[in-house]
Amino acid sequence: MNIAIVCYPTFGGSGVLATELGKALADKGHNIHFITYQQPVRLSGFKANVFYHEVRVPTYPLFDFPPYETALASTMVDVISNNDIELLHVHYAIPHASAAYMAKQILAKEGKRIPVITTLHGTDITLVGRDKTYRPVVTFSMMESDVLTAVSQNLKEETYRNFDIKKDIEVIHNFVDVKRFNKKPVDAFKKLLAPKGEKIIVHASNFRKVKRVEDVINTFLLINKEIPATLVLIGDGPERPFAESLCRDCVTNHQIKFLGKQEQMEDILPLADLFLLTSEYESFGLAALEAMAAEVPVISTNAGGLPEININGYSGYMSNVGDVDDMCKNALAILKDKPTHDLFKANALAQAKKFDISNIVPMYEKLYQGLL
Ligand code: GMT
Repeated sequence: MNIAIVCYPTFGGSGVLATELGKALADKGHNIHFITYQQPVRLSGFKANVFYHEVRVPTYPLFDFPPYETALASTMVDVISNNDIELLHVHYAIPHASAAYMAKQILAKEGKRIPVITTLHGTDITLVGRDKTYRPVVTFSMMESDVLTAVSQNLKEETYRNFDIKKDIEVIHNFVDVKRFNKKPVDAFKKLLAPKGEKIIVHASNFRKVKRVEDVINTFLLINKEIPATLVLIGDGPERPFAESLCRDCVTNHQIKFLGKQEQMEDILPLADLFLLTSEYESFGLAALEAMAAEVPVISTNAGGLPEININGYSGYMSNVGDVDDMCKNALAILKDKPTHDLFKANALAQAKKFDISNIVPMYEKLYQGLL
């Protein structure tokens, strides 16, 4: 099949998932055309059947807000017409689903039918999309998509709760390539992060308010009172300066490391003893799944779709949002006892395998075939 994929090219989970999906489909012989404003971060290395089309948004003195959606829709039309594209799969509704609708209408006038699949990822529904400045357009473009998918059952329910949508939403969970993340940790790297054998606790996110990074830091400080630990924070975003200032004020500042944005998560995650995800909401929590694939137990909140991934008392533990005492208690229950830690590690891996790329990608292929 010739498939066009539209996504955000940045470190966010929706862009990561879309890029990994495109690469996996390319490995199966499909021709994949990515349409984004920058090369997606996970799109490295050459594959003869992967193409990248950049959306250029010309500026003009009149434009206080350059019209990205118009440029995107025009690029979609161009790429679809000139590369025999059979399907358009957009990830994250805003503004991709409405641009897809526009492209579809333009192509229809030229006699070309192009089915559109919109995959909902989370904040496009729960935070941004339901704001009244976007809601009518998001609702309309979801209704006009040929197929709607959501990355968790919870997100499907949130979509029905927040929007007047009268069509079926298919749940296709996110996936991980377990083989890629299940690597042996490099001892030299472990020594650099934790020279005295401290427990390595990792958090990775885009440092937005919804992640509650201050809860990560406070949970770590409580854990560190009981057992020596190092906190490794990966990613960047608006809350990072606040998070850094919180750490500067504490005595254990040298045990907290901000690594910034990292592309090679499969090299870092295997170094971790525990992964912390304290979000107020998470439609899925792809970062937690990648940690589990690297055999790392997860201490998370029980918000949104997280209970669909992290099984309480098995692959990790879950607590109510903001309950850092409980998160600390759960973390210690795993970390203090080696046989328990080993058991949770094995369970985390077993749980990640349920979401392995080999189980999920065929679901998208089946969906595409049905549409064609
Ligand atoms: O976490 C974010 O805010 C980024 C966002 C995105 O679209 O890039 O992540 C959402 O999509 C991911 C991939 O499907 C999910 O794993 C995240 O849980 C979801 N984030 C939220 O729901 C907050």
